[in-house]
Amino acid sequence: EILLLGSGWVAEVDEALERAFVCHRMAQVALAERAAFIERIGQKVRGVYTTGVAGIDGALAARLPALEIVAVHGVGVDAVDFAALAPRGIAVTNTPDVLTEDVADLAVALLLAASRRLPQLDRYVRAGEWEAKVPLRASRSLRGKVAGIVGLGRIGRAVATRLSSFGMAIRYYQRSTADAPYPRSESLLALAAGSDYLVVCAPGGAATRAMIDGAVLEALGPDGTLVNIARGSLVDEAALIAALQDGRLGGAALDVFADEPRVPAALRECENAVLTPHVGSFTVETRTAMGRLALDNLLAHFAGRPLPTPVTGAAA
Ligand code: 8YV
Repeated sequence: EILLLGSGWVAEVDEALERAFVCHRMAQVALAERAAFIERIGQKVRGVYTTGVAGIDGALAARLPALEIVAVHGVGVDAVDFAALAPRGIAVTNTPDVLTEDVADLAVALLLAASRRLPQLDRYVRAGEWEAKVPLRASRSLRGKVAGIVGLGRIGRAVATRLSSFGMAIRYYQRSTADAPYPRSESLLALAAGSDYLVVCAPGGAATRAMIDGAVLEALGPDGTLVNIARGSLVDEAALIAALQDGRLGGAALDVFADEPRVPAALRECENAVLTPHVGSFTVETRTAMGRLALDNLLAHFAGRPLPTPVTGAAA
């Protein structure tokens, strides 16, 4: 029996899960009834199928004594409590690679939307301001600008390749030096100070929490733009809102937030922010590939085969 946390899997994968397992769906249970639900089914749950954002916490894991595997439908495993799972030998899998290109595409789409002010221009046309000849300010071109990539992993590299083709100069920052044809800045602050666009591609978790703080945003500056397709936890959201409000930061294009799906009203009111609802991997093709891979991991585990994409606590 498996427990599904979250919802919105593609039908094909949902049906395959139903065929292979007895499926318990947390999303179908009212909040107030979830504790009793877990009490009722907890003893029998041997697998968890969950999203990158939901993950699994130690409290829930403790109530699933027969748990053997957590299959994450996503690449990020920052919401998985490895400290609770590892001593029990519970396997964790994720869905790397299959989502890289689409997430990188969204990063570029957000960067372009912010630089060319697409949402503002769309609103301008819809509001009849074009016809009314309301003055419009020109946007900024990308050519010759510097994109600073925070975290040059699979997604960071795919973003860098795309932005290079726009004639942008690429720099990056992460703790270790990457084998890549781009200069590494000596610190995040130095990267922000030297970049026109700071694109956050690093994993979430304790090591990166709030690393994009007020000082980094200030260094990025009034002509700078923050793009985040990684995790909201990497950004000090209060500092970001303050910087956007008083013009110390030029703009932000965000797909991820500190407390999803809640986006602070103050951020929603920022004219210089482009906001999307965590949709980096949300294409038919990628969600199908992610669903199949997460399913394949569960099937492999219960058939005693090697896991296609296991994650070790150390890598997380
Ligand atoms: C999804 C993600 O939001 O891959 C990740 O880490 O955040 C996303 O792809 C989610 O996991 C979909 O279920």
